[in-house]
Amino acid sequence: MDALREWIQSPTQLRALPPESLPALAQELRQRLIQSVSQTGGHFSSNLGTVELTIALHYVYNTPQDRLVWDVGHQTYAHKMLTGRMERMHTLRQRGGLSGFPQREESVYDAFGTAHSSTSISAALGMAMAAKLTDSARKSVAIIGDGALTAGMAYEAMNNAGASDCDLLVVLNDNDMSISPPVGALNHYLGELMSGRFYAQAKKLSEQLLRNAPPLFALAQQLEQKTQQFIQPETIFEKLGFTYTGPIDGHDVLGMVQVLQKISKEKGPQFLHVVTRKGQGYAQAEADPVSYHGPGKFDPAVGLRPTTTSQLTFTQVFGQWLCDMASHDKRLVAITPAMREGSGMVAFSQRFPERYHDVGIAEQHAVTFAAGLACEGLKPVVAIYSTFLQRAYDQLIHDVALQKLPVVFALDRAGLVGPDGPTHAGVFDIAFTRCIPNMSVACPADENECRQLLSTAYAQDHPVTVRYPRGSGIGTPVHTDLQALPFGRAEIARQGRGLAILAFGPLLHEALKAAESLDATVVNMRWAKPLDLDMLQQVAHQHERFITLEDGVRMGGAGGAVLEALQDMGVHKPVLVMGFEDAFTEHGDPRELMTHYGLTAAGIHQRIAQAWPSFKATNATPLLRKVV
Ligand SMILES: Cc1ncc(C[n+]2csc(CCOP(=O)(O)OP(=O)(O)O)c2C)c(N)n1
Repeated sequence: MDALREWIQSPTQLRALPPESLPALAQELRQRLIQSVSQTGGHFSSNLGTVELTIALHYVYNTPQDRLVWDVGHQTYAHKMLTGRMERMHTLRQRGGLSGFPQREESVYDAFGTAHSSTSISAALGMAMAAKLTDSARKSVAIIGDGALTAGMAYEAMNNAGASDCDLLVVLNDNDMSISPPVGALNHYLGELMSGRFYAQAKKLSEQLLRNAPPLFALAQQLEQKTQQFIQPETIFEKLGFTYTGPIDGHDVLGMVQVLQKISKEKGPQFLHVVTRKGQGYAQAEADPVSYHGPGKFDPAVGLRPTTTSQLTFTQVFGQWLCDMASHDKRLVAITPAMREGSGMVAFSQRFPERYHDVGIAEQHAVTFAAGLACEGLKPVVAIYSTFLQRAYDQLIHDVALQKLPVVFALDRAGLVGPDGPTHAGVFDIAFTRCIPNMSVACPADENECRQLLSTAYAQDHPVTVRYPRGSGIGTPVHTDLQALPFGRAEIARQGRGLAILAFGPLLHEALKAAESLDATVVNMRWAKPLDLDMLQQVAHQHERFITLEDGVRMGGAGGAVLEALQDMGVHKPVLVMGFEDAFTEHGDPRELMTHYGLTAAGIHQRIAQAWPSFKATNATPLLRKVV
């Protein structure tokens, strides 16, 4: 196809193509996508599923005038490639390169910044309402997955939209998958809706429609055999005030163009149900969309290779602790808001299915559900990424902490997360949890301490967060017992003189490196709340200067807690608080980013040189002495 020799630089060029060229374009786009993601890593199976839908939307809608709001935004690589960013795809998720999600500052085609799920209908409704209020003919489209549709926010938005007369289109991209297999009653509903309606339509139209369709047809046939009839009651979406169309085949680009052309002329809230297959066009991803949800680099000719590293990640340490504690205590119940694999809970879900609850992308519900379990004497452990706990802040305060319910929050992905960037950075949790009465906040410095502090947290009669980063730490051997560390106690990790570095979490090891040439004392603080005030008092009197170090925001963080405590003790000595400044962090390689933000041993030296230019270590020749 001639038009493809020069890659499309904008949707305007796309719209100039004859419709019959679109299937070939989809093929080429999919091949480029496979090449691109295999070289950079990134979201894969979700993107393969939305190639045709992306083309059809840009073909029919007058983007960027018309607004496309992608939910989560992890499926927007084809959108990026069609909107002038093809040449930069090799920089995806790297520092200074393209974001893995839509970003308003990256492109005018990225109508709304996303990465946390289930915001698209609200945002697109806001845009549709703005169009109405300003007499603009602009259209707004939200594209949301069936996983993202498990979140309450999507229904809050539909409740609002369905009662408005805004020209809004909600496209449901239904691939019958979240990251893990989908869960919940809604999923069953969508399955029934799809099979019944899809089959009925298919019968009417012709079998051709089904050639590329997901294995729905078989499902539909089974259903028909069971019921011997097709009843098509009003869908839940119609009851909410939308005009429902579908389900249609989301890999039939021409079919979708026709349907969208019709819908785009309609007034009021519209709902289009599109059926896609996660991983479409790459056999291994179709067969195993979970492993291909967000792979690293791989050879497309071979596919993913099994990972060979023997070092445990913090996530795995949590997963093992969870199984061990569950074997030991029958009251343990574990909850994940749709992150079974990411939170290391696959083994638990298999070994303790009755005590495992994937509640869907429903962080608010996950936290209050845990509160209810705790009221009845069970011992809930909520495994949740630091960034996603933000969604459930009121539930944390009002439902858990206020009632002093003993819920353990295993906060994975604390600190910088790397390529996912600012939307996923777990840098706020210390600040937003430590100000809540009855909450405690543990910051393990290594893998074994993580396990021990989980046990400590589990033994408390009040809520505790245990925050740990993505990936591995220094590789400490992890015990197999359930030994707990004492609650709220710090330890001296290195005894020095003059300067004390108070480290929270894995940055302890950077502090220890920096301390060598400074002959500084290093304290492994372990708890951002409660602080070990006895230890702090002792260290405060023995030293002249202090540095606090954490992988969270400075404002309101653990360093702030130290400042408050020193002030209360009447200690007025210089303190440098090191953490993230009052700005969102970037995406990219985590080690590169930590260097950039100065949260390394070298960064500590630099900060001292800037803040205290005349500072000399009390023992000025520690290295020399060692060499001698
Ligand atoms: C609030 C929130 N919780 C969890 C996640 C993690 N997450 C990213 S994609 C995803 C699954 C989304 O499923 P779906 O909407 O069906 O899209 P698909 O990947 O199947 O195309 C989840 C749980 C998130 N992005 N936001």
